[in-house]
Amino acid sequence: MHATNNCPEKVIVVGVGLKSDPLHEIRENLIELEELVHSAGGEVVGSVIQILKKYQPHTLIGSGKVQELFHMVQDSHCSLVVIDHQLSGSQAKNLNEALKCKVIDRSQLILDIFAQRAQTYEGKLQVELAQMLDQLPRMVGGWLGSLSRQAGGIGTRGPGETALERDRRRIHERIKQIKKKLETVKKNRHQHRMKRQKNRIPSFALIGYTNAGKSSLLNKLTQSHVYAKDQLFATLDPTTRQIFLPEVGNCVITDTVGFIHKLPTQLIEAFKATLEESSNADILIHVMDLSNPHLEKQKRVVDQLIDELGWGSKPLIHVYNKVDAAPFEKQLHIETFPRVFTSALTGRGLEQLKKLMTEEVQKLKQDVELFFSQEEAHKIFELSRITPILKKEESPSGILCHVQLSPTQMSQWKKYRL
Ligand SMILES: Nc1nc2c(ncn2[C@@H]2O[C@H](COP(=O)(O)OP(=O)(O)OP(=O)(O)O)[C@@H](O)[C@H]2O)c(=O)[nH]1
Ligand SMILES: [Mg+2]
Repeated sequence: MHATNNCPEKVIVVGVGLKSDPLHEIRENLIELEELVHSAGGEVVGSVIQILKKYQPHTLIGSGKVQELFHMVQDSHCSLVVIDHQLSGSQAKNLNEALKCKVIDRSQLILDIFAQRAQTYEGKLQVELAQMLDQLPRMVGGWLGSLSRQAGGIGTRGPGETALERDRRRIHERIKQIKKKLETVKKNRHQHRMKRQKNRIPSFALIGYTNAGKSSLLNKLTQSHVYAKDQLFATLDPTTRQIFLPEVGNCVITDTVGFIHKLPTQLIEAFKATLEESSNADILIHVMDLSNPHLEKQKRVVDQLIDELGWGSKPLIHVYNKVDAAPFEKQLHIETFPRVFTSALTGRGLEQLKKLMTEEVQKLKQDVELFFSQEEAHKIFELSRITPILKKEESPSGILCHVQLSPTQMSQWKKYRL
């Protein structure tokens, strides 16, 4: 999305749902879509909702609504319509032709914001990958449509199937290239992480819904100046900072990209390298915005992603942030543990958060016994480099080592566990 002559791009947003969908959810999602448009640098000049019996294959929405939208586009001089529903390639094309204006869906809007925010080499590669992955199925739709173009006739001409095939191949090749480049970035990051693991530095990851205050908390906790702003997806690239916790010493804490309802799957796929920073953290800190009226829904979205990403077994601290902006009664309704109420703005609750973080680190280490056969005895040297060997028992079949390991180390050494 881009502004012309410093004027924000004018946008109409369209909420779509079926009669069976709860109307308040369609409304909430549409309000969030408006915020996304704002974050992308656009100005919402119109907002409509259509409830359907069933989705229309050609244009998703009904023909009456298409007409109504056409007039709205003309009257408001808007240049973009965003539909709060996944559009197939041909639906986008048909709507684009009917409305005489650019038409995109929620995923494409989020990808646009990510494209604007990407700063680092890795971030840019990941966004490009996500866009390619997003484009591919839409092209398949267009390409399949082009088969019928072989019938010929006015209005049926377009790029031939060979041109589209060529484009598809080019995209596939580029995807391969990007994935290779990302692999290299990942390896470098892996080395950093191995160094941290070797030095046994406990790690935390701040995760949560976009705009909950993760970056602000990181700044306050570590006296940093990471970009934090009242916009969705202010953060894209992960930032890791050191934090000193009395009793346990130095730890690291990572701030990363926020989550949102209907986060495009291609983004999750493309941002695997970024999300890996959180995957490898020992402890997760789920930051929520207590002042947000949709707190419960936002928590559900994040909880679901935690499960989907396979982080469900990690220790989790719940942080209810922005207490300064929420009525006190809201705190009384929270039944989640362990939890803490904070304000990154006033600094309230941060000492308590650090205390919780310390407690979780102390809980991390577990006593384990690892058994190495004589052939694998050389591995004990490697083990001794990451943790002290508390006791060694030798037998003709092998050596039993008593050690204390964090969950991450435990998964790395699980094949030697008794
Ligand atoms: N009132 C109040 N505002 C806060 C608090 N914490 C953060 N904010 C504001 O909330 C907005 C979002 O903060 P960020 O720290 O950028 O949020 P984030 O979770 O990093 O967001 P993304 O990077 O977009 O996912 C900013 O305008 C902050 O100033 C708080 O405790 N109280
Ligand atoms: Mg942030």
